[in-house]
Amino acid sequence: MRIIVKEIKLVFTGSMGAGKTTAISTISEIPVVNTDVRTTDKARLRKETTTVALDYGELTLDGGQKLKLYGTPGQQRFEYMWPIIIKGALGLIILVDDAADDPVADLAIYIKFFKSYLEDMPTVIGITRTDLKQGPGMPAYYDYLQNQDLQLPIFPVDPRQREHLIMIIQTLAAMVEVV
Ligand SMILES: Nc1nc2c(ncn2[C@@H]2O[C@H](COP(=O)(O)OP(=O)(O)OP(=O)(O)O)[C@@H](O)[C@H]2O)c(=O)[nH]1
Ligand SMILES: [Mg+2]
Repeated sequence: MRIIVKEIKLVFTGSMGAGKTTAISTISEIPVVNTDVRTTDKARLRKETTTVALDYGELTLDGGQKLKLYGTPGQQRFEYMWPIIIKGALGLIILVDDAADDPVADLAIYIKFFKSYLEDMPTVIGITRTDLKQGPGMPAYYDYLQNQDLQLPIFPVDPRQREHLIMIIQTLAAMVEVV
């Protein structure tokens, strides 16, 4: 028997302001369901809005397969949403803001939280906002993953660029075939 999966759920997670909402808005073919609100004064130093529940968008691939794209809130005070959103996902994309104060520590938060999923769920890491300031550099992220005994694909990515996101999705798809 051949099982054809028509709808595939992918989840974008990662640090506040890394570009999860931006990524889904860039590639979604439907108007994005968005739960962004104005940030509080302290957070507004970083950006105007933040996701409080989830983002949702859709993308149909050339083969007709529909991707359901979910984004988590980045802020840890909303982490109760993360296990709810990840349920049933076939792939995970962790975005990390390279221009943040300590982006490797940010990556560690998400790796630790989703650790139990990483074995079975194709996961790719995207390092964003690399054009804004001199970040820790890609080797710092590789070193962290190596110390965790994890071999996950990791790319610099600009979530405003459709082709960058398609490359990430293709990488996830290739990992599914291997499993
Ligand atoms: N210059 C530059 N700007 C970027 C890049 N990636 C994202 N941005 C900008 O950074 C901001 C990211 O904001 P969001 O997409 O709301 O981030 P988010 O991850 O959804 O944030 P939360 O929902 O608060 O966790 C947007 O203004 C993007 O245009 C990048 O690679 N370079
Ligand atoms: Mg968001």
